[in-house]
Amino acid sequence: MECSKSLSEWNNSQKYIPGGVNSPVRNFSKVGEHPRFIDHANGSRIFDVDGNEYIDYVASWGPLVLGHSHPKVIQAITDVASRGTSFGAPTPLETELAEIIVNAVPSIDQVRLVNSGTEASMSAIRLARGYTGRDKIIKIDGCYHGHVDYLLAKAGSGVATFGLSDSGGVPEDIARNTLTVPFNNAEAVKSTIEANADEIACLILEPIMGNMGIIPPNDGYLSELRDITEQSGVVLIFDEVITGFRVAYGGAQSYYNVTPDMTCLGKIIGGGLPVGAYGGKKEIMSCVAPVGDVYQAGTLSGNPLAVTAGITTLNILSEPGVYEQLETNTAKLAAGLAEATKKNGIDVWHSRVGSMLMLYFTSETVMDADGARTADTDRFREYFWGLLEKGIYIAPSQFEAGFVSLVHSEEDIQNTIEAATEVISHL
Ligand code: HOZ
Repeated sequence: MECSKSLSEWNNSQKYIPGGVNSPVRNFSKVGEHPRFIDHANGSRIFDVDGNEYIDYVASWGPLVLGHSHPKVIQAITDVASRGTSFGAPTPLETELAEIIVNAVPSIDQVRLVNSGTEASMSAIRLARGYTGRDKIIKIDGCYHGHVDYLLAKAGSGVATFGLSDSGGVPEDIARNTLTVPFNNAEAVKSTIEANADEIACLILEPIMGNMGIIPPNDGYLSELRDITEQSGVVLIFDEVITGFRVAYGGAQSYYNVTPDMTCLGKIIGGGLPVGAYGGKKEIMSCVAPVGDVYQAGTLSGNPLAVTAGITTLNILSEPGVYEQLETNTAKLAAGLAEATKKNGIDVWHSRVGSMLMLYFTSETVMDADGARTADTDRFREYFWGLLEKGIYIAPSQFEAGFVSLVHSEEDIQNTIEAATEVISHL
């Protein structure tokens, strides 16, 4: 496959940008080469600067549930841009998006818009600390909540891909207040809260882990967490930056019917433009300035372009049949991959919730980050390159998620299964 233009772009970008990329996991070094530089994308397809065409399962790491360049989203952004791109003053559009979110997500009475998932989780935790007057927090090993100092302990995504235990540049004093426990282990949460009586402000987790591949919660795990946190006055925060409007319109909390105190959102609610949000019970949200004393602000927060892309996307997602279509297509893809690995006697753990899926090259059961870490990343690397050569674009890491979007056609899914079957037969 011709990739000389991507290579030359990469050589150039490394002169000016660390690693040649603006987010570490985009760099292909962990799969052993250079990234493909993208020229444009449309529907289910992404095209690189050398003219290669791929069926895309990265979907900008989750937001593009409608596919690339959806005509209604592009039209809406174009129209709104002609009236100004940012005012630093409230607009009716912000209220419209907030109302859609409040009506869709069970835990959210009020919501504040920010610019990224990182901002959302950072602000949600500050608020939980302000509300409870407590400093310590509990996070889950392998859950990723953005690049906030105290949330980089045992984080997933790029931190896991590059094999870092934690990030440099985080003072011990700051990390000291973050306690980490394994996923799918409610007992560990309970004992940590007991050992730190009246000191824990919140428990934050991805209800479905989506930055260590895909790891669903075991039956009853989330409701046990709900009970434990309720009894101890610990604020339960679901980070639904990936799962919000992805696994169901109301996110993982409506999929599993467990309502946290607060929720972080991002990705899909911006329809491919930078948006994040945090929201929750009115009693907690009333502590945010200017109503309360917990400060949080942002010049571009709620800007009309991003908000319009979000509103348009969420309106399309509210149409009947959308999540059924995602489920059917992704189930078909997962079944095809499972058949291919079984036929070839390859040890794998298949994981899927709705339109999110991952295949781990391991003989172990993957129920937590340690399970995911048993995956054979060399074998993943071969799988990745085999697929890329055949025009299938998946994330360049065993520890990221695959996303099916509404524009993946039956033919796309069939072509992907055929390509993967061929690649798997040579592993
Ligand atoms: N944190 C993202 C994956 N879970 C990566 C974002 C990006 O590289 O664009």
